[in-house]
Amino acid sequence: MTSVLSDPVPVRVLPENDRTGEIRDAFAALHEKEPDFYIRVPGRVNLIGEHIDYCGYPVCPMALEQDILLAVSTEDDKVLHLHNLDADFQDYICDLKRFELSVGEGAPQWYEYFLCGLKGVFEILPKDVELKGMKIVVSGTIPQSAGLSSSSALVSAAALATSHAHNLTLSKEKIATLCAECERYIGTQGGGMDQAIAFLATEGCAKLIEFSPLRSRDIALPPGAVFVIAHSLTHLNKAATADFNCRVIECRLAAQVMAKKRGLQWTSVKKLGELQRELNADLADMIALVMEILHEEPYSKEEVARELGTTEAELDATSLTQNTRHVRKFKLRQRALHVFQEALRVQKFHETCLSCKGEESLETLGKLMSESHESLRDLYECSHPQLDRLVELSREYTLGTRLTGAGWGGCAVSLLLPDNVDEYIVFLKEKFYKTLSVGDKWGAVLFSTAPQAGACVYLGK
Ligand code: ADP
Ligand code: NG1
Ligand code: MG
Repeated sequence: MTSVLSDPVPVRVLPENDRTGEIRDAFAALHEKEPDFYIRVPGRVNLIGEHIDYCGYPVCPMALEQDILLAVSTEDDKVLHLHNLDADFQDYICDLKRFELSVGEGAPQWYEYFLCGLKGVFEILPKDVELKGMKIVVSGTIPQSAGLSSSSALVSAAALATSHAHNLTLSKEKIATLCAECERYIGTQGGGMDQAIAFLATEGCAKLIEFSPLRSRDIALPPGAVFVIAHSLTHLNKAATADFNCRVIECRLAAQVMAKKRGLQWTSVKKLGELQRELNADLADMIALVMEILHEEPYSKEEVARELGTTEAELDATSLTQNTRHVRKFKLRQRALHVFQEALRVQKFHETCLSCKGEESLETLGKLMSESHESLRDLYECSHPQLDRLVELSREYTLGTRLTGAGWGGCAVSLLLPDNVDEYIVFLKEKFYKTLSVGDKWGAVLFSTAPQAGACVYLGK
């Protein structure tokens, strides 16, 4: 079923559990009153379709149980007060009348992710709406900088809290698109998958997420499919380095060089998906075109500028981001090949789920996931030795394993038959985690997961 535009984020009664009790008590202890409302936004695991959302291609994620939970009160003082239950994150207070967001170099401060969401909503608030202050307590259970989208859950929770506090109701698609745009204030040029699944997820199914315009379709996974997430215990904050944006611009330059060779106006092509549309070609044609036009040797910046008939300074302005202007080498063929082949794998994954043929289908899905990892490791070069080790070790017990999220560390996701799950977990604990210190954190390191619902607003009783 394709989701209907204009469905707003649901408002529900706050469920009673340890976590909601803890955040309500913390809020009451700090502010001597009850919160007015709560916000929940889940993390996600991407099953297949990695590093292709920002090229305009569909992806297949599902929402996790792990989430960001906010307890919120609205205030007349126009002051934002953020408190995190994790003591590693210091309180943040600011006067919203003088609010500014300018993210510096290196890893952003945690509250800057919150301010991205706040800014996104402030930009669309009607002029006559009076700004509200907010007191907010944050509780997060999504492993951070590990490819499970903790950043977007925090940005999206901030946007949802700010819009709800100002009585602004947006459709799920509208707020997801807004959050994809405003998370870019942090410095990364993401494609919108994370914010889309955060709002559009439904319990019990994965989603095929398509872009421009944003829309989603349920994907019923074959019966017996179990997904297990294993953390490699390595991390990358995506906004702290140029790695992520470097891949985004390599794809953009590949699209522009191919556009120029095919006689198109290259400055108006920003994504590989746009190029495919302009050429009216299918994915197999695009793969053939990559092999015909782009060479294997990395392109120098000078060569890219020459191919496009422009100067390096102009290239900086038209195609590069602030943090990629220093990059001198671009692997255009390898990155474009990954994108088109991965887009094909997403199509096959979707078709296999649609025409489900029991265990045979599960094997096909697992194979596609393993191929995806190989491509991310070899063509896209965004894996990590510890992730590759996890993937290798997982072969014996799983139908397929791949890194999930942006990579350069973080988590792997595996597809398993139900009978193999317990043995796989025991095996990984022995072979991978024994020498690493996990302590009592197994719930955030090695766990099976099923598709959860998307974001919602909770009201206390
Ligand atoms: P991910 O793959 O998890 O999205 P990112 O590198 O994009 O990783 O973003 C991780 C950053 O998001 C963290 O370094 C932190 O600044 C912020 N963040 C995520 N979850 C929380 C949380 N529960 N509390 C505070 N900050 C958080
Ligand atoms: P993570 O790893 O969760 O930060 C990033 C991007 C996605 C997508 C994936 C790779 C953001 C907010 N997220 O996710 O849009 O491109 O990498 O498939 O930039
Ligand atoms: Mg992120």
